[in-house]
Amino acid sequence: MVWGARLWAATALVALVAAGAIAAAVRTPGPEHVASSLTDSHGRSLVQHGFSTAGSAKSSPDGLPDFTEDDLDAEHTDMGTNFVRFLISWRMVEPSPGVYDEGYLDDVAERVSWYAERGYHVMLDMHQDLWSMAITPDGAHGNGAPEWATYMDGLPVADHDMWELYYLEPGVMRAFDNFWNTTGKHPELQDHYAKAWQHVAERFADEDAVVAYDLMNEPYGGTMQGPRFEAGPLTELYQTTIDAIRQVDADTWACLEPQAMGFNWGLPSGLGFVDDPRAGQPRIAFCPHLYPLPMDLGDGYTGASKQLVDATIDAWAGNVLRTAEALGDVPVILGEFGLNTTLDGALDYVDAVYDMAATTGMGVAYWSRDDGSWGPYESDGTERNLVTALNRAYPRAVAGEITEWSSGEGELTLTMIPDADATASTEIYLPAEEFPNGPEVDGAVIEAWLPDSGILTVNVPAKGADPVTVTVTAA
Ligand code: MNI
Repeated sequence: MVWGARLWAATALVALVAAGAIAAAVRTPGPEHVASSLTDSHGRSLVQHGFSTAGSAKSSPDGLPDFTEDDLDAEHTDMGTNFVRFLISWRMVEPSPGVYDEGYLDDVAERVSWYAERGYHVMLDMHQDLWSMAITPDGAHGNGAPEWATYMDGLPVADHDMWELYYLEPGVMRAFDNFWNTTGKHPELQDHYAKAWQHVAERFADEDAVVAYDLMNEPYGGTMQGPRFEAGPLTELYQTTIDAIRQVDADTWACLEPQAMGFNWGLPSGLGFVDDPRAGQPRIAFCPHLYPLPMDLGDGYTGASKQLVDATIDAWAGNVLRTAEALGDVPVILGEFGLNTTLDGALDYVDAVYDMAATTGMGVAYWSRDDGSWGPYESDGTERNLVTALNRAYPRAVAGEITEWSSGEGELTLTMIPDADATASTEIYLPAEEFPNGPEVDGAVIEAWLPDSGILTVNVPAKGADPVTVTVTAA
């Protein structure tokens, strides 16, 4: 009964969200494609294809995910990933006020080196859910902030079955209100946060593999919600944090997330413009999450739920592109989407999201690289159904500007404007099983095909400033 009512409310909300988004889209057509990409040190446009790694880091005593170098080799071989959104936490970086844990950063650096050796790019994600582990005495619910930065002012936190409902508990809301200093009692906390990031940035500034910092996972405004929160304290925190980072690191991208509640379900963002003080082009990106409400509540991707989810994906993509434009035509990485892949139609949903990301020009970090029902492997290492869905052809690094790309079984099409200044060639990942006799390429010259890694390297001759289309099919 309660479940039915909740489902009804959720369905009504999604319908409203979709209707609102459609109305908004009719009023003001937004961009159809992101306007720019993250680039590597060779001046190539990057397409991110990887995981958030991993949820197991949220509450582990050492703050590290349950993830080995062999695990990285497995995903590299099985899905051709080139990117990771790697979870770090404030509780580990700054265990007591002003004291930084170098041992923890050494451990993170060791993992970063595994990725670097294999040509990956890394985004460090300062993770939190429900503020911190200190919101309940058993530490079983939240994660992220240190205990010393958790001020609940004696307000209660009751128990729930659904983890998201802890966000509505008075103690949790107060912990956020104190961080955002809506209470006026803790102006020091955001300075600590910015300085903690500065410390992380100082450590990784010279590590080429680290290309981005995801400044805060799924921000939540406590009692201050929506545009007031996003345009106010959230934008201000991002500005303070980027200013602090730029004192020690001029080049790494800063990735901004919107408020999670609402935006993850397809509602718009009110995030304000953030100025990048670095010399030259700004390096700010947008890293939203996508969790359509029907699937958050455990529905599959079939029938009426599929229709609502499709409408949510459309509305969500429109909102993302508008926000990316408002932030200054910034690149977009879909920092999280994911689901229990035993649900009906789960792999069709995965396909739909990856197709949307290709069409709109977003990179993707699937949530998550944990074992079990949402992940690619069982805990004994057995491959799950997700592996096939994520093993897709994609352009890894493009010597020019990407204007369009798409891929399907045994084929990939890439339209790009070649850049003569790029100092390395275009690389395309192809699942080797789909190309048993290697690839055939139209519009470019093959430089190398490495079936073991699935990497095709091509030279794409320019046609003046016109877009060039490269077509790859199975030979
Ligand atoms: O779906 C959410 C989410 C729902 C509701 C709220 N609020 C009420 C503030 C916030 C967030 N999050 C989805 C995923 N994000 C974490 C990691 O960042 C994953 O464990 C969740 O599945």
